Amino acid sequence: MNEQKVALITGIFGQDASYLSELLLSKNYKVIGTKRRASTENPWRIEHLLNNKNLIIENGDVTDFSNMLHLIDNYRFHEIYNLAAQSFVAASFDEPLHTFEVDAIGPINILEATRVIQRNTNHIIKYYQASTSELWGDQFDTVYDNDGNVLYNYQDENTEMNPQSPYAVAKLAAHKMTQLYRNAYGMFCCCGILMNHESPRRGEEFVTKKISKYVGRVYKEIKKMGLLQMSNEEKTSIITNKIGKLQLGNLSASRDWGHSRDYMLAAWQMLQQDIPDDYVICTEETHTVEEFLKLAFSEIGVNNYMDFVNINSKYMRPAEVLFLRGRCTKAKEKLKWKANITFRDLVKDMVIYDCK
Ligand code: NAP
Ligand code: G4F
Repeated sequence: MNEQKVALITGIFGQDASYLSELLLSKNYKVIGTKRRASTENPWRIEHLLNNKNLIIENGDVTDFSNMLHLIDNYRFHEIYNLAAQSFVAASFDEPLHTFEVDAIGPINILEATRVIQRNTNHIIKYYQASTSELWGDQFDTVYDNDGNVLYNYQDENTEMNPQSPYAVAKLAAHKMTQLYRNAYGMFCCCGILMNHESPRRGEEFVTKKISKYVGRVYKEIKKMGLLQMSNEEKTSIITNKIGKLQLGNLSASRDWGHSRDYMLAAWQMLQQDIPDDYVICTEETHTVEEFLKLAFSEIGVNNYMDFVNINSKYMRPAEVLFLRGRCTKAKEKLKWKANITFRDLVKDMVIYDCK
């Protein structure tokens, strides 16, 4: 019988960790998930997994080197997935030091602890770093036709990186350190450069969840009104007076949005390869925030979506990433991976969840 694999997932209460835990547990891994010590805990995303005897939750703060060292020393991990982060870009402008501590120093703590323990035990530990499309910032490459006309812009593994937020700068430091540990020490380290990925389990501060949650509230108000004879304008006015308008920032920013479930499969696949490498994971499509908004409202049969929105400067960022659209030829060829859940299905999945 094959030895049971043991994996560490940092940030176990986060969105991606929930899908990755489901995947690893379905493959009979023992999963050690770490959370930060907190006075109140909210494990809602993995509530359905808490009775699984192969899931163990430990305290683990990635900013504490000794904590990471002891944890990695205590378990014979085969794979480490470092998903822990201060992951909200907007907050990183207010908390640059905290963000750097968690998102840059955290990964170095884990890499260094892994290096020391691997050296002392000769037990191979594979490491996955959650890198991000934010690394590119304002950079992209362009495909032209024979007449020199732009066909499309994209980012891939070779696109220059020029981060536009404290979050992205910290993640770039971690990305480079991960590559350094691979090249300098021959460690099995991979960076997954993942474009935005969402799900019904997305944190409420992110724009997609903010929209789907608001649409869910509008849906419930419409349902309460039942068959009342009223114009659309009257209904809109009653609803927005009751629940307020949805406060948003830049609606023209474009993102390549996929589903977290699909993307966590790619993360696992990276660590199953013979040779460690970095991979872009994306859908190869791009949509504006306004397109997401329009589609989400259309799921509940509402077309006058802008009447529910107020553009609020509070949600504008000091520096913005305006365009993301990935190209993942390498992942398709080497991992045999592709995104299965379309943009339309993602929006639907989130809206249906929030309408319940
Ligand atoms: P998430 O839902 O915000 O999860 C991150 C988790 O990390 C949270 O549960 C958080 O715990 C935990 N954490 C924060 N500080 C920590 C610390 N000092 N020690 C241990 N844990 C800590 O993020 P996600 O969307 O699942 O993303 C997972 C990873 O992928 C992150 O590294 C993110 O930066 C990266 N990423 C995400 C995307 C995306 O679109 N989702 C794209 C590219 C890369 P609390 O709940 O206590 O805050
Ligand atoms: O949903 P967002 O906050 O995600 P963002 O900034 O793209 O970051 C997410 O994806 C990254 C991968 O590219 C991850 F690394 C990161 O951890 C995180 O998961 O914002 C998306 C876009 C931005 O252009 C933002 O300015 O939506 C725009 N936006 C417009 N109004 C808003 C809002 N964003 C938020 N959060 N809230 C708004 O009201």
